[in-house]
Amino acid sequence: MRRPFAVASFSLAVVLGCGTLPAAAAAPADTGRSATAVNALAAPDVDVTKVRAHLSELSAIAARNGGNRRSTTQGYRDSVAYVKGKLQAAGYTVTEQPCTSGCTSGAGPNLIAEWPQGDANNVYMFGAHLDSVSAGPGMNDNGSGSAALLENALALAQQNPAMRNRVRFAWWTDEEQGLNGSNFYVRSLSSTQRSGIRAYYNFDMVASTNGGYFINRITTSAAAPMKAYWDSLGLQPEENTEGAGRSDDYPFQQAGIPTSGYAMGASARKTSAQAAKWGGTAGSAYDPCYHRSCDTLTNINTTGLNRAADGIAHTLWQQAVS
Ligand code: DTR
Ligand code: ZN
Ligand code: ZN
Repeated sequence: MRRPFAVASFSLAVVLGCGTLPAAAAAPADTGRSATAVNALAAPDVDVTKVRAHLSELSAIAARNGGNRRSTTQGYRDSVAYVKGKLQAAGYTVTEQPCTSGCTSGAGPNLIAEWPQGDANNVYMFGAHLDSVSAGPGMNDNGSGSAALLENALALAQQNPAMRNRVRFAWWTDEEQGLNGSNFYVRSLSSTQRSGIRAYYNFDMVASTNGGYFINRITTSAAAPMKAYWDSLGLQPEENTEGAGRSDDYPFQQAGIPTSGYAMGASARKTSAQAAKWGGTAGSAYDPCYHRSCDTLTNINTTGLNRAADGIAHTLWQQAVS
């Protein structure tokens, strides 16, 4: 909910040179800065109640489609239609990419949405798998990442800041059957398109009820803004060892594209050291409903979900906003 990062300050001349002034332009009186100093646009505080509303829609979609959103089902296709409709209403041009090789027979498409501003040769991608396993509705895995990403895309459109670089969002099909949608996407890119992707950020299980704060490839420069945000909350994030090679960042990594992302953990058990610093139950799984029918709306850690959603916004703004 709160924004730990101080709003950056620039001289009025610099800001005027850049174009539109932000809405809240007055500098706080206690900064000691010049009276002409103004606030530059900072990342928005992404509203977790809106993220939860997207999750509720995905839950309802599963409920009317046999209880799951597996890639080959109407529940998956309805999930795609929901995300696509929200993005189109916000002004995105959205592409459904059919997965024509390597996917499970009958799997629905990937969904790709690009914000049409900023340098198209410097692309920052943010992705989450939208399919669930057949056992349940997949709220933490991976309604959580999908909904956090969707609300970030809508917040970007709503704020409409001047863009330095290009932002592309992806919701992947058929992750649960072998990372197939993201693998197809990466293999469909030309070498020029691949090298234009400066980083890919993945969000898979970002609201585990007994979770931890994990970052993929935490020491890399791609991870720096993700880590800086969680560090600013005092969360002491750790490397996502459990998830290494097990989600949609892997095909990007294999193609030589820098990757990172957030996760709160799956079936591995929380250590006593982790319980000491993060709370929760040592010796229990990060997500006790991993790949089970109980991965419902009650299996969502709203605090973790909020911290992930806000950290995505921070990273997106750092990497791509002017
Ligand atoms: N890709 C996940 C599998 C997974 C296993 N461990 C982790 C840890 C963090 C994130 C994801 C995972 C799945 O979709 O099942
Ligand atoms: Zn997953
Ligand atoms: Zn899974």
